[in-house]
Amino acid sequence: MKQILRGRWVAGAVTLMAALAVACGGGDDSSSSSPAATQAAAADDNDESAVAATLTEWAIAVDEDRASAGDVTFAVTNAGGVPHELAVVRADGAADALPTAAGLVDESQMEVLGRTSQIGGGASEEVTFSLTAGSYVLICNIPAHYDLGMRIGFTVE
Ligand SMILES: [Cu+2]
Repeated sequence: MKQILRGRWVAGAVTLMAALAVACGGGDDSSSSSPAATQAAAADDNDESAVAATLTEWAIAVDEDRASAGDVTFAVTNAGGVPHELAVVRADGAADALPTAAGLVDESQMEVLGRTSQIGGGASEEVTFSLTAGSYVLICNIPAHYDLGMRIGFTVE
């Protein structure tokens, strides 16, 4: 009796392990195919040159930090509690190294490609700018906001 029970247990364990192996194999297959799917989705986004930007206190986040040259549409959401804007300026070098004066980025020293209006907390605005290949910085140039951290590099290629 004891031997029979042990035999069943072993058979059950082997069956369980086989099932786990199949499950793991399936998992490997799906994980190896998902990066390709993700890349395809990213490529589609680049072709459309659509960028989702989120403004908060005190940061700018984007779902894509680069786009193809041409018309680039920014869907900007202010997820913060005070008004913010998104301005696109052309600048080489680090995003936090723009020249400033009196708490503002000195826009007279750079090319400003465009900006949203001041967007209230919880509101959104969509803007499209024509951008040539190069290095840009997305900033919120409301007094002190840039220095507080509202800037992020953006590349057009
Ligand atoms: Cu701001």
